[in-house]
Amino acid sequence: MQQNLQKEAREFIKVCYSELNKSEREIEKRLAQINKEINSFGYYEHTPEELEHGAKMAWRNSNRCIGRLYWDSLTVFDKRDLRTEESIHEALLNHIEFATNKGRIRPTITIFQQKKNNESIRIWNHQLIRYAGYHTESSIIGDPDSIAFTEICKDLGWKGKGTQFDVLPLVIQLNQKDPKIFEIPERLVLEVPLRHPSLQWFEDLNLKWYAVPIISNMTLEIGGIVYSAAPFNGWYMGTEIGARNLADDFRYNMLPKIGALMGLDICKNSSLWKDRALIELNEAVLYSYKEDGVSIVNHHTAAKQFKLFEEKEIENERGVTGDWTWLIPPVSPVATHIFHKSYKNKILKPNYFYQPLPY
Ligand code: HEM
Ligand code: NRG
Repeated sequence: MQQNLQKEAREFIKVCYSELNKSEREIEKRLAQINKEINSFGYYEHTPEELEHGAKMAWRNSNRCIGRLYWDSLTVFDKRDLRTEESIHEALLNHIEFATNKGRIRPTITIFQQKKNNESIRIWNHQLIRYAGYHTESSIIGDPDSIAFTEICKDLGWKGKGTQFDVLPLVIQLNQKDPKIFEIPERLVLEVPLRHPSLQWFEDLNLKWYAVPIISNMTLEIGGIVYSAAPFNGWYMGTEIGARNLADDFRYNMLPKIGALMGLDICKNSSLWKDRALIELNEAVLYSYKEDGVSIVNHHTAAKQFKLFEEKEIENERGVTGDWTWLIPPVSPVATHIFHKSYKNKILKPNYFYQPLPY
């Protein structure tokens, strides 16, 4: 156990410190200190500098992420000193407000105390901001992907309005105690009502989405240390909303409605009505976010940026790793360079990982 942690720490410190232009002497000194700490306590604490650079490396190593060009510009909030649900709640609200930045979204991560044998912090939400989903007798309202978590929130005493877009509360758990639940003040949740530059009826669909995707259920692993609560965000790529969240038939399933309103024959696959509806929905997403001054990237620009990332990584004598099945955008993948090449899906650390559901 401890030997493995020492090995993971050594591998991290060597790479991290050389990227930060530190000397061999500093590396040896720090490693000696870490080994001592591990021998006494069974774990070690990162310096703020190690934490910041480790979180950035973890983004850089996220094989499924097309947005990695900007890995070095991540803002890192070190909140390892917080020990109560209330103070963690406050830090999460700060994260939301800072990252949203009135629409000029800032890639941000807030890192809470590391996981230890008998201590752990979990945020039960999948993302800090996400819509509830309800299974009613006749139909599903809201986001079907949130149904199980919404049930949990109801069990904890939360009551949603029952609209298609109820923002879920934050659920925070400390050290296996009962979780605590907190509402997010409305003024902190920036949302974008969707409209289309030429199809006037589009706004009557009353669709909207939130501005900032803040993944809150993954671990951040740096040098053998696991941070079980480390919510992070960038901005959206348009297709995440327009081709998946609002389009998948197991999510908001809007394509049949949009296809019909476009006057297409939605009974005939060969009319390509789904493809045409997808394009209009995705155009509406990009147009609305842009017009409201909310950061978003289209999949062509994102792929171009990813190409630059690949070139920069090779320049810096690091190989590029990637998960092709996730990197290709869900709309017109063939129109990006990513489609036409392959990537080594090797998992490097630091990285972000899935963890078992806490409920
Ligand atoms: C996945 C884009 C920032 C880490 C993804 C995906 C997209 C994307 C399109 C695929 C999501 C899906 O299909 O569900 C972007 C863009 C960013 C950004 C445009 C703008 C700056 C970040 C940041 C981090 C990050 C700041 C971490 C610090 C990840 C990880 C995944 C991912 C870990 C995989 C998630 C999973 O397996 O469920 N990103 N990203 N990304 N991104 Fe990024
Ligand atoms: N597809 C999910 C979000 C996954 C992460 N995407 C990002 N991450 N853009 C959705 O809600 O649609 N990020 O950190 O920016």
